Amino acid sequence: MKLLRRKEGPSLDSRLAALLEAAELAEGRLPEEVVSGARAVAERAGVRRTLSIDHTVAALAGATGSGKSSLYNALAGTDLAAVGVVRPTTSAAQAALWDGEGAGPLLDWLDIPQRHPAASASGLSGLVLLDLPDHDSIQVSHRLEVDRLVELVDLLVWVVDPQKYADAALHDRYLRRLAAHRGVMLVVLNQVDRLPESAVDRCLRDLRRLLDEDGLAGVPVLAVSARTGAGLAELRALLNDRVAERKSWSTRLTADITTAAARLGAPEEAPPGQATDRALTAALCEAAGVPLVVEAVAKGHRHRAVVATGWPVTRWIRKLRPDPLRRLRIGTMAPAGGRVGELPAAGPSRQSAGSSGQGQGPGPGGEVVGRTSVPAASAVQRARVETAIRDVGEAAAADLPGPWAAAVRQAARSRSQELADAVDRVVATTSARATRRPRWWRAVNVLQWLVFAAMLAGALWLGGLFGMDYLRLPQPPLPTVGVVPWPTVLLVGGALAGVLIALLSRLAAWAGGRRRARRTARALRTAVGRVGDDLVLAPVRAELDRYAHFTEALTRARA
Ligand SMILES: Nc1nc2c(ncn2[C@@H]2O[C@H](COP(=O)(O)OP(=O)(O)OP(=O)(O)O)[C@@H](O)[C@H]2O)c(=O)[nH]1
Ligand SMILES: [Mg+2]
Repeated sequence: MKLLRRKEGPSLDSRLAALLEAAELAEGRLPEEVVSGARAVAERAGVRRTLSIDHTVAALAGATGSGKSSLYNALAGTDLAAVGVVRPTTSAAQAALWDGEGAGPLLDWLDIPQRHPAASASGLSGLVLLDLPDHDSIQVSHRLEVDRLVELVDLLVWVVDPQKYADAALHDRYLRRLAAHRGVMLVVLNQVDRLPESAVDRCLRDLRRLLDEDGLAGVPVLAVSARTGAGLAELRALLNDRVAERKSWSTRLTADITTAAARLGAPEEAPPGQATDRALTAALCEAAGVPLVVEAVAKGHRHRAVVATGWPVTRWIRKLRPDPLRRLRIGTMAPAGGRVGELPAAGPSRQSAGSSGQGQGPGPGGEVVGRTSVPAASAVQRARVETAIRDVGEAAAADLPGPWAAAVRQAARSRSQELADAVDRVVATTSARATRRPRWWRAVNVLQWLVFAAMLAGALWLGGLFGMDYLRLPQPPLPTVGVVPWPTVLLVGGALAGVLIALLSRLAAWAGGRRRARRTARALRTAVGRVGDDLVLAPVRAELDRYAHFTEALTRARA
């Protein structure tokens, strides 16, 4: 017994756990009745194995009048069940017990209050034989009772008679569906005393053929007569073997698990697809106005360079013009308002969704939280993003079975509402870094003011000389550089130097702007790609992972 338990136990345990796991993973993906069916199987199996495994519950099932109750009495050796001419006769299941000690909780679980000790002493120790009502009953309650117990018992003994053994009700509703349970099934052709000797074999062969068609090859078929007792010894012997093995309960549960696992999914399902970008980053970049922002980064850099390093005499004119980058509310705390843009599924309008001025100011990480003023994504750009999201879902779902493919497609879309805001935020944060002022601007600025001061000094000097000459005052001695007097050198040299420095700085700023634009474009693509990864690819990956775990659990449940 112990040995048996060790042999059956762990594999049944792990298969049960795997079935439960698969059912949990399929929750919300596969039809509710399939998932709850698998859960019910796991629950049932969990209970059955805690109840007496020294008893084998065998049920006599069949059409009305096939002779279930007669056979039940014959096996029990006493008239426990009523055998009637009025059909149907048996309305509630009852149990006959061979050494029924300890079978109480098992019968409580089966909900069978009518229990009788069997009178026959012919072995069968540990057998709990059930006489069921008719499965083809005109009484609904009979059919329900049969269906309930067919799910629970360890061994199914189908009792058929020569008239009705081919009934579709039996083959379609029960036998074919229970093909996985052929290891815990017997078929008994009763009432053979009513057939001429020569017809018995023919009848048995026909029945065998039908069973084979049902997928029940190998299921033992016995010809018996409850009335004459013919074949009963073989039936008893067969039952005795099964009861002695004490394996029917676990074979049945294993078949239940196999059936439930098969309903959850077919075994040869393809490996899950991949979550790949598929033009998503490019579409998001376009919709978020990245090319525009990149251009503004270059222009903004040049603009600020001129303000910082231009010729002091003229640089104020530049200050009157707005900074192209700040005009997009990048690199500055957005004062109010928002980007009048909209990415797919971002609600009726980005303005209404987020332009109320809420959530602006520095974020937790010091990043810019306000919205940029990059113009709205066009309908075409939004459509491209939608298409890219759909493509991601389609590609990942390609080889998955229907319901899982739908779940993957849904996962791709699941967070698209957040895309517009998230992308706008990273565009603002990432491109704001491009507004850092290079150190040489400060140095050049100091130089510009020194040169400007020299120019001013020259001008004042010359102005002073001019004033003294005007007042006919004697001229002080005038130092010269070569033949050119110093104030002239200062004035003209200062002006020329200022303009030259401004021009050289402009050249440097032009190159710097290009460099920054390139760097920003790269950083933006990475950052926007990360947003797409977080909000589109990650949910798809999670769903694919779930599917992979599901198939893995299913494989373990089937093992
Ligand atoms: N000739 C013959 N008649 C049988 C045999 N077994 C049962 N009968 C008769 O068939 C009729 C139905 O028998 P039951 O045992 O009540 O059949 P059942 O399958 O329990 O029927 P329900 O309880 O209505 O589902 C009775 O009249 C029995 O006497 C048999 O082996 N040979
Ligand atoms: Mg009966």
